[in-house]
Amino acid sequence: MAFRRRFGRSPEGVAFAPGRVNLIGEHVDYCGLPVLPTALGHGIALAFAARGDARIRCLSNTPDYGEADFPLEPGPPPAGFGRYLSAAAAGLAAGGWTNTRAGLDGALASDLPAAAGLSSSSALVIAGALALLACRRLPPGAELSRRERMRLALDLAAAEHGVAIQGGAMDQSICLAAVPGHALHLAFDPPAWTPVEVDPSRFCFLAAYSGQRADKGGSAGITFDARVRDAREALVRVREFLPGADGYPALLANHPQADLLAAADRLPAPLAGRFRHVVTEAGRTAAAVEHLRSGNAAGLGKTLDASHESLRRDYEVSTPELDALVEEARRAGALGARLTGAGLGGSIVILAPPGREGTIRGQLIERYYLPRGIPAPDGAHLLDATPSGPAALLPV
Ligand code: NG1
Repeated sequence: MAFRRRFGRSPEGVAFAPGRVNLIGEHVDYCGLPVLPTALGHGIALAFAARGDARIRCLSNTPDYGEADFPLEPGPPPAGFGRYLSAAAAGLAAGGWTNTRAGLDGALASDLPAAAGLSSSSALVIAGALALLACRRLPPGAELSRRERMRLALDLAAAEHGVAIQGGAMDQSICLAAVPGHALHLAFDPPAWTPVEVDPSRFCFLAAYSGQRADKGGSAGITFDARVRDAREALVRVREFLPGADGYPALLANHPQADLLAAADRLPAPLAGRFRHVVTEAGRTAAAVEHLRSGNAAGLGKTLDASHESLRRDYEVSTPELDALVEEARRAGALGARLTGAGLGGSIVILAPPGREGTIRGQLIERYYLPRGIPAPDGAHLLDATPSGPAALLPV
């Protein structure tokens, strides 16, 4: 195996961290509002062994990542995927999880497409953090309590800000707290994680990667951070005429939606659209939870469609590729479809009537992938999104 060949010893453990699809609640976690993600079965596995010094050396099975080799010391993050492993170490130190800076040798294997809006960056951070905790003989991931996982997710989200975009804590939270067969309703103000059962006889989810990279180290990252600033500025402006509330959660709790939408109309473009999306997406997320609980697949499908339209028109994070993929999914019989994750490229989530996944996959291959020269059928582009389990340490 690659680890033994490269490092001349056996790994001591394997940390696995899943990717995710967000069912709904998009571009609202950094506003402190709830989201509804599920974990994928696909993810990143990091075989590791402790080192006596403060260094990380890590190889990978994919040219997307290549190799990382860097000292764990304060300063600018290393280039490439090493920056996410350095964020893991920084988050553990800042949160007081560990008082040693001992590093690791690692070999990483991923079956999650990178830069595809499926949270590969946070999967790297979490796999790195669980491996470092194990190397430093601190409670390994499998033994962390639910409360500890929640605190760890927030510490690692803050650390990821230091090396990447200024997002919320959705990705790190679902990765650490996923419940198989459930979506997780994640609230952030105050933090609360509520599993919502996904009945497989009524709801079947697929993730489809558009083939267009959403590279957060490049222009997609610049646009993402601009949206975060817009959402904050819109809130400041709205508070000039709807005073008394501090932050989006309090504002939404204290004013009826009609008043909030009227407030949006008083803002200049593009802030009006940004604010309208945040307000309406919060309502759609609450509605989606009810649809899941009552088994209303048609209602959930319509809610997903409305979310995509809002992200396209008001938040301006869709692309022609994502719109085309959503359109083809609906034509193929999906009950609903929307971009998932940050957008600006990346993937969509599809709600299929159970038993119709095969037809939808076939039609997407024929009408979306093959005309664009994307080889199919291809597990790297069309993923089963049955809600799966959380990050964990696996036996070697
Ligand atoms: P992706 O698509 O994984 O880059 C990003 C943010 C989320 C959330 C979504 C949009 C990070 C690590 N991820 O996800 O927190 O804001 O966009 O809903 O910042």
